[in-house]
Amino acid sequence: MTPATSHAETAGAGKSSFISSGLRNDWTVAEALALYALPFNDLLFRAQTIHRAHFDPNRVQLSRLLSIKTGGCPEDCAYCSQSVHHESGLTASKLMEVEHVIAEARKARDAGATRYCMGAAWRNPKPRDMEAVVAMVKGVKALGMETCMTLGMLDRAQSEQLSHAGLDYYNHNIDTSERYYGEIITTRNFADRLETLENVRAAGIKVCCGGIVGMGEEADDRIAMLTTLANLPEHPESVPINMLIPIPGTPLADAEPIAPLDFVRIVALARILMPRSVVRLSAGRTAMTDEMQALCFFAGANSIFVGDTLLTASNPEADRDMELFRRLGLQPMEVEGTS
Ligand code: SAM
Ligand code: DTB
Ligand code: SF4
Repeated sequence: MTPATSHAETAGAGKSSFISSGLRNDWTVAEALALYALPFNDLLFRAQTIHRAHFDPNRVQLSRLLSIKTGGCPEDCAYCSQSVHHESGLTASKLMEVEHVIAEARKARDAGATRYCMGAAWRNPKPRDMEAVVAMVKGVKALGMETCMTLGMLDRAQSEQLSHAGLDYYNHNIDTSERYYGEIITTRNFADRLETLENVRAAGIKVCCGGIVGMGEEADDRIAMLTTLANLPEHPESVPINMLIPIPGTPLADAEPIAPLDFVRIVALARILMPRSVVRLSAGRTAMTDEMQALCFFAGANSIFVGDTLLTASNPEADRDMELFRRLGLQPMEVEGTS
């Protein structure tokens, strides 16, 4: 096996912009499976080699999340604490005041975060919500941070409105394979997710799209999910890989956890299939050892969420993350994609 040369650099069958940039969006599931099944050392060596060709391997981007509207969501996502369909015990709240959001973003910036992600527990934003979210984007941009929002489904006009406000990224995950999707969510379908991604892309907003592993899916589903992402017309600029945080009261409260080495393989595969995307080690880090996180960084993860809360669930304390960075010789990334 020739370890260092990736398909991404050698194969030339992608669409025109991808050919010229050396990226591919014509991966087959069989190719992805073959990579996933490589001996662990070969897989990680390939992933790290590709990672080094595109990124500083010792820089990790720090993003901060804020739930701007918590709970009461009409969707039935089986993993989520915020769905009205589950008894997670979460108290729902209204959309936060714009000034409060900007004050929180300022604190995050002062603590070192360069990207601010605002999430709302909505199926989609209502027309009456748009004025406030537009003001939030403008206010956070004015602090000099990159902005990201995740508000559920967007139509074309809403995507344009957010784009004009200066939104840099929109997070909208496909979450799992098309095959497994109906096991996890019944109130929308896989095609709905792809439609929002198209609307966001057409409006000129960068795409943040990934999924969750550890929801009882097969390895094949995880690989199919990554293949779908890698075969979008353009790769998402950010690819969050979430490890399920099992929430009591949700249907996935007792899901079988994914084996740590299988999780690392998924991170490595994401890096190989989407060489220039920022791969984010997202939810679930509190349940990971330092050694598992170190392997994920070696496999090509180069972004994390910082701060002791994600949207509703816990995340490692800032001190623990800074100590891990010190032990691994990692530095925060100043501006995405550069050192
Ligand atoms: N309501 C919007 C939506 O679903 O698009 C935005 C917020 S939603 C909470 C954002 C993402 O968080 C989900 O797509 C899912 O990938 C991730 N997520 C939610 N709950 C999770 C959990 N318990 N464990 C891991 N990831 C989770
Ligand atoms: C993503 O993929 N992960 C983040 C972000 N996008 C919005 C959310 C993780 C949520 C974890 C569960 C919670 O905090 O409720
Ligand atoms: Fe609602 Fe998003 Fe949670 Fe699904 S993941 S229930 S859409 S907040």
